[in-house]
Amino acid sequence: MKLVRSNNFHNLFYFLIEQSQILYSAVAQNICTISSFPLHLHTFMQAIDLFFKQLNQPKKVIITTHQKPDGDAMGSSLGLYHFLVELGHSVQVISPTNWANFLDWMPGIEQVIDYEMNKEKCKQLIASADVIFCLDFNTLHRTKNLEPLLENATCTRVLIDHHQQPQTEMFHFGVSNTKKSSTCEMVYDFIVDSGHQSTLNINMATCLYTGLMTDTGSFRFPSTTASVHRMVANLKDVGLLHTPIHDNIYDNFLENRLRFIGFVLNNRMEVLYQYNTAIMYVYKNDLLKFNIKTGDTEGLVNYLLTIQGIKLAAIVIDRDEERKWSFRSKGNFDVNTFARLHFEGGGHFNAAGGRSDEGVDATVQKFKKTIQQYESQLQ
Ligand SMILES: [Mn+2]
Repeated sequence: MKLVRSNNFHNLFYFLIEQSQILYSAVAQNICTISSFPLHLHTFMQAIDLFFKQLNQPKKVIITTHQKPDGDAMGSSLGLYHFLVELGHSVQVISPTNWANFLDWMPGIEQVIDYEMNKEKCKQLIASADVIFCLDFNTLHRTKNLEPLLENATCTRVLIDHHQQPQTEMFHFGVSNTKKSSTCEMVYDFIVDSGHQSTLNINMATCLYTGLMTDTGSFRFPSTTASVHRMVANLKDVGLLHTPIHDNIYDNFLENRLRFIGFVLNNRMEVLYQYNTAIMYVYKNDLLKFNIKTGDTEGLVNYLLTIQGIKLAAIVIDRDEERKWSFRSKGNFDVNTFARLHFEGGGHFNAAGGRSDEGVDATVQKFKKTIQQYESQLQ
């Protein structure tokens, strides 16, 4: 949080914003209840329940999500899309960038606009929108080049997200809950809590199941609560066919991806047993050699966690403009904090991303040096 030093009024203003952020993340993590804070502090993001009545009037709605949307980002966006269309709203999903091919089977994906390919159209749509839903991200910079448009939008902004440390001052209404398995689960809650459970149909079910499945590692992560399984049961009741979704997401790659994985496991992996850590690094040339596209490297980091005893897994990939890190952990090692402190990133306790402007070898060296201070936490 930047403090503006020019005058005391600004300092007070930013202090209040900061207090409200602390308050909301505390509420989100069930550390405290909102009633224990003075009322004037929560003038920023109002609880999402207060937004429900706005669903009763037809509105022009934009739904957006983070750049390079994954299963949860696209699943929650399209799940909400089908719901709002069902209620009679005029709805447009805008993705800040392109997305992985393995999402292209999803119902409704044909109407999603890629901002980078349709900048003017997106500008007009945002300028005339009544409401923008922001799903599966909580700081506007996660939308890359879409950020200034969202920041300057004069309409109502609504947040639905489960990442740590939300930028709550940017949203009028919202829900931020790091305990939730996925944004898809939160969109499902939104549908049910707003009293519209009877509108659930197979398209909503298909989209919402997708993110639920991908963000829980197919229902194995600790975030897979009883409510998650109850949600799946309710989706089954409206006709969900889950097997084709698993096939479409996980068994839908080309030969080159499997050969690439074989190559990097063999040649680009190091196991640092002293730190119960495994690391993988992928050079630009590796991506080119195997013709690797957006989405082909998704899930690669999880292979590292299959090694007995590994508590921290890290992969860095040489992208055009930066080196992109993914961190995964098992148990008590907090990769959200680790990524925030050392690699300009963040995310969840056991799964986070980061970045670096350095080359692959330099940033790998930095990683190896950095984990030395975490040796005891990694035992
Ligand atoms: Mn998510």
